[in-house]
Amino acid sequence: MSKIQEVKAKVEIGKTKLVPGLVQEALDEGNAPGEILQAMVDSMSVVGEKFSSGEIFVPEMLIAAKAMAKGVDVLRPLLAGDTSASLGTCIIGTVAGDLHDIGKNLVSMMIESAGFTIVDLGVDVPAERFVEAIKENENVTLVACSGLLTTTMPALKEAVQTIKASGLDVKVIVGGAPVTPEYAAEIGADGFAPDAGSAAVKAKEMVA
Ligand code: B12
Repeated sequence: MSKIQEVKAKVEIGKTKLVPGLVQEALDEGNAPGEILQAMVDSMSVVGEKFSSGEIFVPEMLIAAKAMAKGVDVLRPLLAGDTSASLGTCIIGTVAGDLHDIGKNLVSMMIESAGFTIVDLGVDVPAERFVEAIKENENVTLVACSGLLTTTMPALKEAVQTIKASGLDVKVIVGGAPVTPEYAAEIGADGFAPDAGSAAVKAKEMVA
């Protein structure tokens, strides 16, 4: 089994202590950080499928997520890149009722590397909290809202509409597995991206 396959397999079964070392070994073997990250993202799809089919339950899903987070910690310095440019502050959070943060954290890392200062509000963020954070922080140019559950898509809509109704001059980007470009447009978001890499590109374009 290649090191990358080993990383994927161990993330799937939530081997939190083993994953960081395996990620390092995969890097030492010359694998690209992006490729290792993709293997871990693929693990999460497998975990999701196993959860859907009743093969595993929430605790297993949670430890797999923790293992992935540990692996991402090893990759972070390699993926984050240049943070010298300043495109202003980006407020980021996962919307109310939603506790998923792996995707949000990757988006945060890539947007930071595109040249934004990040203020991360965490998960389960009420709509009004996004507005407060825009007011509390200097030079906020972008708000990024993540939603992973079909049941929290209305919360995503509420977040966007509350930010827009505040009249504050910021752009709003949304994303997360159930979000489509059509839904993003329908709820009044200024932008959408399907993954962390394109989120960084889109974020730059949006504030240019
Ligand atoms: C790990 C996980 C959990 C963990 C989360 C831990 C954590 N710290 O995040 C735990 C165990 C807590 C969890 C709980 C639940 N989960 Co869950 N979970 C997952 C799982 C397996 C992986 C998610 C993940 O991290 N993916 C990897 C990341 C990298 O991908 P991503 O999040 O999609 O993010 C990328 C893009 O979407 C995008 N993106 C994300 N955010 C943003 C934001 C912006 C601005 C932009 C531009 C882009 C963007 O870029 C990211 C990076 O490329 C998914 C399965 C799956 N296939 O997604 C289920 C899944 C999302 N969960 C699901 C469910 C049902 C639940 C629970 C309701 C289960 C339960 N019965 O309790 C609870 C809900 C808890 C809550 N209130 O949030 C369902 C959702 C079904 C649906 N249609 O809504 C899924 C799809 C599993 C399934 N197949 O059924 N879960």
